[in-house]
Amino acid sequence: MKAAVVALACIFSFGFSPTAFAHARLVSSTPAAGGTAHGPTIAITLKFDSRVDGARSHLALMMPNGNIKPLTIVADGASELDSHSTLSPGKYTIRWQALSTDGHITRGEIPFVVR
Ligand SMILES: [Cu+2]
Repeated sequence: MKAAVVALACIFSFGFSPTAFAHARLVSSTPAAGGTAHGPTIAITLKFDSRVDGARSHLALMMPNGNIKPLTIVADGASELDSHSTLSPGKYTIRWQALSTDGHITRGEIPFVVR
């Protein structure tokens, strides 16, 4: 609950002062949003515009059947969250939640297809 309040405060503040906050915004990802990956082993990389806390960030995959599968994060201690998974062909969505060093949480979804 406290985290949700902080996240809301962050988003609210951000609207008024775009440069004053260092919360982590997603810059790019592999697979890319709407992109296609070739299995079975899929490397997952999320790059942010600021440092993220790998131990307190979360990655999960929504599987083609709707189940949620948590992903183990391999963090580089900087602005990247990495993982990998062995996947069958189908439609997937990465759900990410990143805690940046300013204590703010950002989250999002990255849909992709495995061929
Ligand atoms: Cu922030």
